[in-house]
Amino acid sequence: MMMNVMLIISIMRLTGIFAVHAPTSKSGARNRTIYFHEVLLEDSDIDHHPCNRWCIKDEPPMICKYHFSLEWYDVLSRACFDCPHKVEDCFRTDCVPADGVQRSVLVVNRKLPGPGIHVCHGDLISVDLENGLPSDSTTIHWHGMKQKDYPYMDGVPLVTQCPILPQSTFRYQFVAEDPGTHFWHSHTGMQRGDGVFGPLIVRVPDEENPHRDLYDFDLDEHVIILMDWDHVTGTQKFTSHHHSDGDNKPTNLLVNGLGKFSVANITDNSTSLMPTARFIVKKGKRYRFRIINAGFLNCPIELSIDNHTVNVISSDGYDFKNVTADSIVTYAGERFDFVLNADQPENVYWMRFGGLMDCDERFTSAHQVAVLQYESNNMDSNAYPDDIPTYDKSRRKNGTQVNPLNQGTESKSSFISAPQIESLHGWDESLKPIPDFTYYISYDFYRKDNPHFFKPPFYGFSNITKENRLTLTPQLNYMSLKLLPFPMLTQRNEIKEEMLCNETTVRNIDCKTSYCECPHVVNLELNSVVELIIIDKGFAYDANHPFHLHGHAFRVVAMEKVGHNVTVEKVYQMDKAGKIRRNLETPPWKDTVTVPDGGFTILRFHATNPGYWIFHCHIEFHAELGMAVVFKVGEHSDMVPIPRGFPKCGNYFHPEEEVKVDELQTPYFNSVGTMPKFENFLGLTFDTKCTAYSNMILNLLFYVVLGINSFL
Ligand SMILES: *[C@@H]1O[C@H](CO)[C@@H](O)[C@H](O)[C@H]1NC(C)=O
Ligand SMILES: *[C@@H]1O[C@H](CO)[C@@H](O)[C@H](O)[C@H]1NC(C)=O
Ligand SMILES: *[C@@H]1O[C@H](CO)[C@@H](O)[C@H](O)[C@H]1NC(C)=O
Ligand SMILES: *[C@@H]1O[C@H](CO)[C@@H](O)[C@H](O)[C@H]1NC(C)=O
Ligand SMILES: *[C@@H]1O[C@H](CO)[C@@H](O)[C@H](O)[C@H]1NC(C)=O
Ligand SMILES: *[C@@H]1O[C@H](CO)[C@@H](O)[C@H](O)[C@H]1NC(C)=O
Ligand SMILES: *[C@@H]1O[C@H](CO)[C@@H](O)[C@H](O)[C@H]1NC(C)=O
Ligand SMILES: *[C@@H]1O[C@H](CO)[C@@H](O)[C@H](O)[C@H]1NC(C)=O
Ligand SMILES: *[C@@H]1O[C@H](CO)[C@@H](O)[C@H](O)[C@H]1NC(C)=O
Ligand SMILES: [Cu+2]
Repeated sequence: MMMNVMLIISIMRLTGIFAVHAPTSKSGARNRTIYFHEVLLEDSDIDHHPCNRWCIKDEPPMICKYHFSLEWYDVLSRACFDCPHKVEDCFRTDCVPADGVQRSVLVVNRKLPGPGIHVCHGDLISVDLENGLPSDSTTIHWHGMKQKDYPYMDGVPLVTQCPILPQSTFRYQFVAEDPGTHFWHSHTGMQRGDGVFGPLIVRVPDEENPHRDLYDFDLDEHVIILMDWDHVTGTQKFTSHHHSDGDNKPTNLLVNGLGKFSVANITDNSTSLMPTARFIVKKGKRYRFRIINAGFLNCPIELSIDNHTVNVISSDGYDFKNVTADSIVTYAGERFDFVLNADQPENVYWMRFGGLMDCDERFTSAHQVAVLQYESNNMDSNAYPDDIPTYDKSRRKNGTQVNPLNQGTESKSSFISAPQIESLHGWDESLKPIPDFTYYISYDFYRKDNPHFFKPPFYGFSNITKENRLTLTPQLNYMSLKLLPFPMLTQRNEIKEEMLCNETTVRNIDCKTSYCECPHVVNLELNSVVELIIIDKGFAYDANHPFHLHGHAFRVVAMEKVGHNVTVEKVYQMDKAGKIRRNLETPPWKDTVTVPDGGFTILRFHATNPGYWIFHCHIEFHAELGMAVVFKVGEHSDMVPIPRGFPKCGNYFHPEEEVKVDELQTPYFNSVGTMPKFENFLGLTFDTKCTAYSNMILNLLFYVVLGINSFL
């Protein structure tokens, strides 16, 4: 008996992904034989997961189980044998070829990207995440799942759950209620950038699919998951950028974990090339492709396919009226689905991926290709197009482009920005003329003494003379999010109002010139219609931030580039003067959206999902610096009861120290530079340099609040 148990456990650890097929089993009393059998079945090919099936209307939903084992691993490990010299070795079990440059990676089940989950709308997804890291915690966010009724499964550490400790297993279990192209990724530290991400596709029966007639095939192998990639770990990149002179520019891109990257050999001038992703089609057929941008840094990716247009039909799981385009730009966290009509001569074509912003020609010219291959008898299955792919060719100079960089509805050219897309979903409450609550979120990169990186008078911001050693701090409304030491949602009974902050609570502090970080929580009334006016002020260098909302999707009702040096007041005055056009008829639904640099994006959502939900920049470095805010939707009594036995965490202080902590009035607020003396909750004392208090700032804060009121 003991032997059997041991055996099962060891096989579970070895396998990639496994399933228990439990079609509406009444008792759930599945016996171990079946369990064991299915484990073996799933060993080699995740596509054989029984949940990955054709979705049929009125068929009962399935329980879809997976085991995710997270560990540190290596590109080109011994599992790769002679990859890339022998190309087929690159596709061996557990070989992570990436772009052929050796580095440490974090992987789930030794796959990069991690295992894809493909289910039907309404299935129950159950993932046992086993943290096999020696020293780091983890969590997984199911990007695109609104987790209505399952707020505890959102995967945000210290917001919806405690970090999962090494050697622990946490079971994520929720119903796949949001159809479409989504993905899962670690929401902890830099783990997504190191490899912890994978597709999450929720399909619907034909009857519920308005675009069914536009294509013939919707194949798993036509999922395109994109990643900006580096040759060092995310943490190394982060520390060297923020403490030293390291850059934050991605070196390469990966398409489905693969990247051509030629490593020149100076001895014989030869180059080794890694295989690229390859997408097979048959002439005369139409295929649904699903792009997922799992990006890590500031590297929007432009996709185009030689000699083909793309028929774009859906984004972030929401269908819209199809748009024919030459290229699509995606930002970290976004998904776009398109139909490709294989109507060209049977041949191989480049699918080109060009990196923008920090990946563009000013920096790394990061670009990548994949092969679109027409199936044909007389073609080598490893054939590549003749043309040498260069960065320049990965950028379409003309033609129609969906979701362009730093341009909104003001653009007169053939650019189609989000608010110009026509949703196929009908009117809903969020589009009523006057929202219940308007909230301005403005940001920029600020030149301030962020105490995480600068320490006056030794190496304060003003002491640094080399520009490449000055890192600016991105903040939302001059505040950085610092979470409480316990999750807001699951330990909500421990929250005291004075632990939290927002514009009102910090109005006596000059957060504009000093550095403020605190648990920034904005209260939203349950069932209210919220309008978010997100403003990229654009004073600092040209940047671009994609924002992602948890717990809700939103309508993108406006997006505009205004110019450089945009202030909240300017946008407010524009709006008051009727100069902002909102699409309140058919704006698209999304859950991740870009904001033009020096411009704004306006979102609407109906706050129907009670809980604590984070809203953040999806660029990992920025999220890590606290470029985020938490929305508290509804009262604690409105929130789903806490699951029995849910893990807890928090500070511990020996009794004598506890007294000291209680003496502090605002234990979770850090402000550097404004108050005569300030102790944070760990008892550290910061030096101060500025005691003058600025009326201007106070006015701005009041101004924002007044702005809100005038919309009510
Ligand atoms: C275990 O499952 C097999 C296959 O479905 C079935 O034949 C057998 O009766 C089951 N045994 C028990 C003890 O339930
Ligand atoms: C470079 O080429 C030389 C000569 O062909 C070979 O001996 C050497 O192993 C190559 N180096 C690498 C890193 O492939
Ligand atoms: C390699 O290329 C460089 C520059 O083209 C050339 O100068 C050199 O002679 C070449 N070396 C060999 C071994 O071919
Ligand atoms: C792709 O289009 C170009 C010009 O539009 C043409 O020269 C080329 O032959 C086409 N490629 C194939 C494989 O048909
Ligand atoms: C929508 O798709 C259909 C079928 O492919 C196509 O004929 C039509 O031109 C597309 N509409 C737009 C606006 O691109
Ligand atoms: C669009 O770009 C292609 C190559 O990128 C070029 O062949 C074509 O002439 C351009 N069309 C226009 C109208 O500029
Ligand atoms: C840093 O700048 C401050 C203010 O200008 C100055 O007082 C201090 O001496 C400088 N520190 C160093 C190490 O240069
Ligand atoms: C700001 O915080 C105060 C105190 O916690 C709270 O009463 C107020 O509702 C908050 N304002 C917003 C917009 O959340
Ligand atoms: C915008 O701000 C930057 C930096 O503060 C400044 O250099 C520039 O002159 C300003 N431009 C305008 C049009 O005000
Ligand atoms: Cu950002």
